[in-house]
Amino acid sequence: MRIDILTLFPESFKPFQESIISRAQEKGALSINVSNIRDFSKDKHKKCDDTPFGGGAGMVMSAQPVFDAVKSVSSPNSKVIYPSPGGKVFNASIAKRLAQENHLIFICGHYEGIDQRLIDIFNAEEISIGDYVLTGGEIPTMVIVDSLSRFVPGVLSQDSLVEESFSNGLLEYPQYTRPQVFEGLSVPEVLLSGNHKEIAEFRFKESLKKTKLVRPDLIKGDKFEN
Ligand code: 4GY
Repeated sequence: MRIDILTLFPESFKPFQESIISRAQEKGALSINVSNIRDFSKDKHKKCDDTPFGGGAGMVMSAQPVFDAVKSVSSPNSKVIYPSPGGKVFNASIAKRLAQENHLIFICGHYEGIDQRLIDIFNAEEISIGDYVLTGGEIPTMVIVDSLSRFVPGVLSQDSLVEESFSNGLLEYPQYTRPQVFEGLSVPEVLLSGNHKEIAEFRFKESLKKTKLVRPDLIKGDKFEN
């Protein structure tokens, strides 16, 4: 999969270009490219924003630089994503769907957002990472790319995917490692038993208990309800 990220702050992706994402890129499963929207401004001062028609606070990102930036990277099979609090709320099923695409283009907004005609022209999918407002689209883009990359074949070992939170729609069961007793707290006996059936049952019960307690919304109308 190819991912293009269009931003006024390309340096903010420097730490992101490391760890799991860079390993995935070395393996050839993923190619992430960051472009500076300012490089595409035709304004003599490289200006990329302007005041909103209709008035109001703040500035709006101008259509021209973003339009030319998208055009410079677009391919016949690219899909444009605009992270924004005005989008549908991101989850694992959206991550899996996006991981099936050949080419994703992320537009990182700033100020009061981008000119609406960009969203209309490129049929951009607006995605929110939650009900709060950040100062720009860079962090949401990193969140969405990191999350979807785990579903791109060749990024993670396949068995690390299967037993995680949300793969069965429930929260993850508790994990323990050595030592067996820490600060007087012992690891649950069943995990030391070697009885794989009992371990699986224990873990499922713990997942269900935790989900009912902290995220009952995940169970409503589900096969696990009652
Ligand atoms: N929440 N989910 C979010 C956000 C910042 C103005 C557009 C969010 O996705 N994005 O808060 N983004 C805004 C700031 C321009 C992006």
